[in-house]
Amino acid sequence: MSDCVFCRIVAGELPARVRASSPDALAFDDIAPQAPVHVLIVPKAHHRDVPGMTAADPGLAAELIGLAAEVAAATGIAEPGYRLIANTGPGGGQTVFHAHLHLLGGTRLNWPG
Ligand code: DGP
Repeated sequence: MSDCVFCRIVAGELPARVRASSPDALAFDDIAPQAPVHVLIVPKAHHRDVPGMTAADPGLAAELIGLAAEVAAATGIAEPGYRLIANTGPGGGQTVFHAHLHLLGGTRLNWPG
């Protein structure tokens, strides 16, 4: 059994509220939402982070972004808009070392922070 929490969600070994899937990606709600809509978009295959995933399989990045756009439309946040984030490495705030995008929306998001 994998000790990667997102691999275990992909495998159906841990529960998650799944929003959408595509051949090689899965979208599910973040366990600690930071916005009214907060969905994680992950590759089904294990990659440590988004740059590593993209180097290994460039098409996966496009698939994750496309699935995020589908979820944004389905959850009603495509307009006025949303944010996609790829925290990368401990210094970037990454805590789960399985590549993922955060899809955030449903409220006015300020920038920066
Ligand atoms: P990051 O800090 O960018 O690595 O984001 C990891 C996110 O994963 C964080 O927002 C919380 C979320 N998370 C951690 N464990 C679980 C879990 O078991 N289930 C779900 N749905 N989300 C999780």
